[in-house]
Amino acid sequence: MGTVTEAEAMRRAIALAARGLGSTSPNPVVGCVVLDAAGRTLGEGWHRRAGGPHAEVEALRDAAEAGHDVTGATAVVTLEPCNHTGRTGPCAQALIDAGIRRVVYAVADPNPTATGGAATLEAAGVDTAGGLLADEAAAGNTAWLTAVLRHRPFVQWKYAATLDGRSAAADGSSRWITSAESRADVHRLRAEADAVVVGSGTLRADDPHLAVRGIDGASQPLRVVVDTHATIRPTARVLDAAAPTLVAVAEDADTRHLPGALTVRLPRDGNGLDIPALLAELYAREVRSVLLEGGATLAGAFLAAGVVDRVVGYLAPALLGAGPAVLGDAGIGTIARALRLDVTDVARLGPDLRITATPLAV
Ligand code: AOF
Ligand code: ZN
Repeated sequence: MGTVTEAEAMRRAIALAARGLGSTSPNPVVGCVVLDAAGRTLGEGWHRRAGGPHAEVEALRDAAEAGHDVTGATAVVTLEPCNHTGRTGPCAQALIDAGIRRVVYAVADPNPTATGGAATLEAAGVDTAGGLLADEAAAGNTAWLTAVLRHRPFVQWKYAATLDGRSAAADGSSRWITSAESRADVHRLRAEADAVVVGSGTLRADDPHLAVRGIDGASQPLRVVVDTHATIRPTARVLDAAAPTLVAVAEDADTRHLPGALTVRLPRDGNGLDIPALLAELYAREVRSVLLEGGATLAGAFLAAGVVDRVVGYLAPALLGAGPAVLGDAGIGTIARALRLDVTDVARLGPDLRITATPLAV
């Protein structure tokens, strides 16, 4: 058995944590590796699903199943071990009881109900160190950390456009602007999100289905339609049984043509819905990450509300010169107020470019 440094073990724990993406919400993704004094791996684990055992407990169980004694061992965890009895017992105590002598974690737990694990470990004489590869571990948990800190879901706006920023041609045709590779990548984004959100314009123009296809074992996100005036037709594809759907309408909308369980009434903001109220409603339904899929008007409203945390643009090397723009009015009237972004990733997907960026001012 080879040996690894604590940093290498943390990298491994971050990779293990990522296996939980899409199935742990509303909880974080967490990975854990248990090392002996020489740096040999005794056990490893990750949090697989909300309500299931935490990563630390999985790693201790893995070590026990392999017949390893973890007395005096080091636990390397991507998140500060929890200190509370929630759906499972406190991990700090489980590590103490198992005889772990040192705990290295990456990111402190900002969740007020779970925080305090490091102090509990230290009080029990366990050598505890936080901050190892914190940025990398935090990047793996961006959605959950954003949701805990802001009390609303993490919002990712995704769009597909030609190089000149158009989402359709002048006659309305839009199939398929981007490549099969890009479209498959969007299904991955959907599978990782708790909810997929579209506006009524997109619904009318495209009649999208919004379910995840082509990914084995993927969990289906909640499909959310922002439909202020309740114009959705009962035959819309998004209303089928492939995944749950929520239709958000204005308080005064006429919804007699819709099944009641499907709709939620929200306050208005001008001609649309109040976006922070929508996000609060989704947060209350345990949604921690939202993939906003359009259209232009709704994306503009989200940006104007300052609640877009990440932009993912799929750009096809094609030009249209006419046709609707991907983004509508976002309340920006002059160049000095342009929403500047920091590009965090550029990738090629078949013939297309995928640009990932974070708004600088949010
Ligand atoms: C996890 N998985 O591996 C760790 C977590 O809902 P509960 O009772 O399972 O507690 C969830 C909280 O526990 C979570 O928000 C986080 O603060 C902490 N640590 N949670 O789901 C894990 N280590
Ligand atoms: Zn825990």
